[in-house]
Amino acid sequence: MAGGSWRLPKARPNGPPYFSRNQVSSALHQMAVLLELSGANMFRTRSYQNGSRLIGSLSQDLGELVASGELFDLKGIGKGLGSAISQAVGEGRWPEDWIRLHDETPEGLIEMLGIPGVGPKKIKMLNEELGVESVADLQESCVKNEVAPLKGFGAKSQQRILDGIDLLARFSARRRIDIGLRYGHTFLSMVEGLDGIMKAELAGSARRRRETIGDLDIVAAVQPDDVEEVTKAILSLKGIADVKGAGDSKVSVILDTSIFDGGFALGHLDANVLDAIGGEDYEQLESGGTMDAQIRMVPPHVFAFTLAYFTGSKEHNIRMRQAAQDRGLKLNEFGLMPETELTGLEAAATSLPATDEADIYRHLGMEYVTPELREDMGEIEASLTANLPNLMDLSDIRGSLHNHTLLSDGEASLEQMAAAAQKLGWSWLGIADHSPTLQVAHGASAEDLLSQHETMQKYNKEWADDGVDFRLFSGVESDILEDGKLDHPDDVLSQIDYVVASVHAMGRWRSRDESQNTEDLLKCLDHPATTVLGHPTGRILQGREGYEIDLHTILESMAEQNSNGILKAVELNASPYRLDLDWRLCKRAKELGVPVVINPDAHSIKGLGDIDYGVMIARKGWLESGDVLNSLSADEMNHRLLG
Ligand code: DGT
Ligand code: CA
Ligand code: ZN
Repeated sequence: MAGGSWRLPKARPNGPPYFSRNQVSSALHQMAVLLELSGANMFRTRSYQNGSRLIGSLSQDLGELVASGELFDLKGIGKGLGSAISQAVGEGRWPEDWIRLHDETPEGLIEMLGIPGVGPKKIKMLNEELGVESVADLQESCVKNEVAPLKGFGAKSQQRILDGIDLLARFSARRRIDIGLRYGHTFLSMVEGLDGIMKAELAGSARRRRETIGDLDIVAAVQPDDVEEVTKAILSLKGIADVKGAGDSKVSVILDTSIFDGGFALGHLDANVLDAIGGEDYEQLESGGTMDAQIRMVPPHVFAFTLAYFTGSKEHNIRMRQAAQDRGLKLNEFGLMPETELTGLEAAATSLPATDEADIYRHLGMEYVTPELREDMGEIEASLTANLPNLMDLSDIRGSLHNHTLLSDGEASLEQMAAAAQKLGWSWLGIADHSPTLQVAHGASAEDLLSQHETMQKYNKEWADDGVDFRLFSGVESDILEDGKLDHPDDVLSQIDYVVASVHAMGRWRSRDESQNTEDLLKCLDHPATTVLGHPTGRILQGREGYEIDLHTILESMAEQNSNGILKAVELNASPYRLDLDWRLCKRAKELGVPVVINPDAHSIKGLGDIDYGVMIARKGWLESGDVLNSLSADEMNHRLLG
């Protein structure tokens, strides 16, 4: 992310105006920062900073202000800045001294700017006092405890820098599915709307619904004669922070959060997750983040082949090519054809026709494989033998078991959560607020838990009397304590409907080895009150690894209990920060006959919507509606929980 946003933007091909208001504003901001890094005087730095703010908040059209010369009338834009901006916007060239300053500032110093909480002033000081020239240098100095003694730093600040470096490394690589799809769908809909685009689709890991996404891949059908015009149009879309390359029917760009109307906000995060993912710094990193995207333009008759190729996965593609070879054919991004000397689009002229991807599979004697399954996890074999699963979808969801209210750390009341679930069309909602040991989440006392249970009974009776098909189930999210114990006495647990048992003391669990953790979880699952194993590994995607655990053994033990008629379900936590049980193991749970329950772990009304991500991952994990408890009716659920 640091690389993308720290170059001067490239001019649009079809100006003037050659740069947008946002681009000019961010170029000015960068100049202010670089000037500060270089030790320029404060007044000069400040004039760029003010200029950036002024341009960024303009209500008038910057192109017109430049063309008419009115730019110079704006208070705060001096003669120097005014000419620089006019030249850039009107002629497509940044001033020489701006370019020089960018070129002369060492890469490493710019890279350090990406560390949350580290600004130009600090970098300059670290550079002068310790000779620090890169993120790696800085990390080393912190580890050697050289930063803490510096004036204005201290031990706390040194630790914060170390944490920030760690965070930066994680975010520069991949993005979680919620963020990735947000960029992907926004950009795709802008591209789809352009003249000359006949159709366009998201490919790559985003289309396969991987839990994290490296970069976005878009495939578009465009007539060859239109490619040049379409390329220009793509490059003038908003939200493009930089262009990495354009030409040869491929455009590579870097998107930033200016692509989102109304800005970028993360919404409510529960304290546990926020802490694991970097606290306040995380929001700053995410809203200053970027995402790479590539668009490939191909003629319409080639579209299906190119879409299939760039959807991947690489492993799936390799198996597909083999399947083609087995039939004496050659499969690539241009077509499916007999072996030929020709290459590229010329070879494609000899391809079997495909109006969509299903045609490609059909030519190879295979059933259509939905993108989520294209991971070479058995889908090739299943497709060849017509044994692919009939995947569940969002319409199968009738309820979920793990959600919070004001009783612990939720933001909404029981009544608000119930109303929201009904609005989603659900027939039931399970509430599992935190147990007393988890003080950071205001774990509820036994007394409060039982009183909320009474309230739910009252509502359930009212709905039943009124003929409303809706029911609340009262559970608890019990912390798993030493020795796998639950957090309430048995006589309390026996009065409510179910227990979601989850590990929260991550420090302790992560400091122990796999066999100790597994043993404790097995003990906890043996407790008759335990119904659901909550977020089984405790991982936070891009935040922290889970604790070590042998989930195969856990799932096998749960399978045995289920085969004896005792319900033990494993949670697929639908929060995009967790997606835990991992999709690779969902398939294993299914094979073993362990029911999965997709839980949004909602801490607010909006949080219930995370169920979408859970369904995406459930599909990726081969789950059918019969494999998840969420598809049960309220009566069936009642029966499964209470007998
Ligand atoms: P990502 O971006 O790291 O989250 O993952 P993908 O799957 O989007 O991978 P990416 O962006 O490198 O490439 C998109 C697709 O293009 C990939 O899923 C399969 C196809 N592809 C790319 N390189 C190769 C390759 O060397 N061989 C084959 N068979 N397919 C490739
Ligand atoms: Ca990709
Ligand atoms: Zn929870």
